[in-house]
Amino acid sequence: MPLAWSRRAVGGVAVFAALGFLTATGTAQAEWRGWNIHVPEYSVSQGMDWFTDELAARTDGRLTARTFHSGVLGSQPDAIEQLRLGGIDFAVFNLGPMGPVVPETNVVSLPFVFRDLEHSHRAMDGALGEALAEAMAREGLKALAWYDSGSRSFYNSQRPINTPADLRGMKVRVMNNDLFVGMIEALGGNATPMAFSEVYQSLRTGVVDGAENNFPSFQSTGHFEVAGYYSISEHLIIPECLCMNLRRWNSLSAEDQALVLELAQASAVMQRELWAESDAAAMEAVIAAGVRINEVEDKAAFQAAMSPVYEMAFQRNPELEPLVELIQSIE
Ligand code: GTR
Repeated sequence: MPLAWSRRAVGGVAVFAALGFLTATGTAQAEWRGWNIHVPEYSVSQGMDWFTDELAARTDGRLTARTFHSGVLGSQPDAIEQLRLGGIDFAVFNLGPMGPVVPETNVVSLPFVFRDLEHSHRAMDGALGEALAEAMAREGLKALAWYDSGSRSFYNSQRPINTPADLRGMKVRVMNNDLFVGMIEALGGNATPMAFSEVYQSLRTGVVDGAENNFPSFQSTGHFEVAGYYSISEHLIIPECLCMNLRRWNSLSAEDQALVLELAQASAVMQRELWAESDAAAMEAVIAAGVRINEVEDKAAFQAAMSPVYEMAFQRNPELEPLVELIQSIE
């Protein structure tokens, strides 16, 4: 990433932090600022835009909010801090990089913890979602609704992945969380934690050989142009959170809180539908662009290699064990 870009992003965040402080003291009712890593056409962005449009419409402009798309407010780990401090008012975060801040959320970053996307919906829309929301609130974050991010699979510039051995020695970018480093190491690869915005260049120049993500992100970032093999391993299903600064939330009247929650949850229903459509469309588009896709036949071999990751996770955060049991108890 060019240095100038990162300096600008950091400067921008500092300005928003100052504004956030002013509004937190109640001196001005400023427009809420939203962080989003995705391009405007992405399902997450569309869900967020619907949420902010409706918020303004339903309050006759009394509550206004604007999302800054495409990661212009900085990387996700920085943005999580900014949301906690109030420099950013709301965001959609993938729960992967949330683990270092809210350890309980690591449960959804455990490989193969959900059986499929529907299983993750039943868990997140029930007891698991409640438990994670409580844990996030302890860190200054109000979880409003859970968005979809499908399932993540491996892709790279070298070869199709069929067995864990195919990853041996491969340099793989991961999101910022030790669990993902452990996951790649357990499969024999070399993990490099890196910001989303840096992955394209790193793949292009060979700093990394591969990465892992869902089809819509693989397509929207252009990674498919520089990593021609996509292997459907579906090793991670990590939900995303539409969340708010907790102090901002607490400053709202009960009526406004009910409205914000209603709109956030309606936006998630819409986003999940858009997700399903864009997932299928992205897969077709990358196939048309020449990406070679293979279905991993023996996912159990990958799953079997994950015991050290679970052990590490339970050792560091014992509270994860009952949460895994909770997920397993959900049909
Ligand atoms: C995407 C996710 C982003 C970000 C990204 C990544 O699927 O929606 O929030 O976490 O993956 O790999 O960094």
